[in-house]
Amino acid sequence: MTEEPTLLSSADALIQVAQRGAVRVLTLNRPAALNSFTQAMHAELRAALDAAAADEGVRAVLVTGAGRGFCAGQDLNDPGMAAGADGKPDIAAVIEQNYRPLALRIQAMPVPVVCAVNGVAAGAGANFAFCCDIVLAARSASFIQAFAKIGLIPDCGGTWLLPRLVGRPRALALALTGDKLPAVDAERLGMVWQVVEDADLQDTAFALASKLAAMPSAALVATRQALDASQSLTLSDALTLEARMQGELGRAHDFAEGVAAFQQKRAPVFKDR
Ligand code: T3D
Repeated sequence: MTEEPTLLSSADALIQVAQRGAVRVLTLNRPAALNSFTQAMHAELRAALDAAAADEGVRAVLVTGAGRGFCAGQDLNDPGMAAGADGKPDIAAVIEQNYRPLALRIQAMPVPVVCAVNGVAAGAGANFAFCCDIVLAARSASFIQAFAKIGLIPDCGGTWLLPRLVGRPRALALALTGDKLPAVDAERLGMVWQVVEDADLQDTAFALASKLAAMPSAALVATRQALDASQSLTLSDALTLEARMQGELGRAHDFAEGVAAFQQKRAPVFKDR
């Protein structure tokens, strides 16, 4: 590890926020309930992501969990879960207020988002991880599309993400069975970038986030946008989008800096965001 973290939140915040170099580290912090999401925790996470997005000193975000779990999805005991006029759970409202903004916030972050899945990731906890740009998983971690077991469908973007990650047959099998998928199988299926030994997870994830933080953020984010957009574009339209984005990047500081650094045989200093 190269940088000492500075804690920006209280140590017992539901989302612990720390700055390590140019990396903003967000730690889900309800370990006794496997970091399952409450209304309050969602609010802290939204605020933490917004703050990271607004801070020019942040060039990468690293998300992880405290304790033995990453995130067990929605806290099924949370009294903050909305009830409709008929007294029954209004899950549509929970999704609109919490999970939709979360998935869209991650997809629109102006810097890369690395996720270090330190333990079980269930329900919306798994799909939250899959929303991130690069996912590392501890060897002991696992992924569970737990929704079917309680009479729901995958949310937090799961219906969009899963078929794109693994194709329809595997997406359906994972979602219909709700079976636990060990991290090594998630890696084999291409759902996560890399499985790391438990003891090495945080150092490896921080090193990856630091590496991304030193790279041209605007280009990395444009890459994410172009790849996501391409899913619903023809090749011709994707080429048009590439030309437009490349044209914008080509006029920006970081391209000039990258080329100059190459020609001068020195390390580049990127600053666009
Ligand atoms: O409003 C809405 O519901 C809409 C949103 C839906 C999105 C969703 O995410 S739906 C899916 C919700 N999540 C689940 O169904 C997963 C439930 N949890 C589990 O199946 C298991 O806990 C795990 C497989 C994830 C881990 O099992 P294990 O054996 O390692 O741990 P555990 O003993 O079950 O859990 C440890 C503690 O965490 C335990 O508390 P206790 O008994 O020690 O006081 C357990 O109750 C608590 N916990 C785990 N998951 C949740 C939870 N508490 C509240 N909500 C949870 N989701």
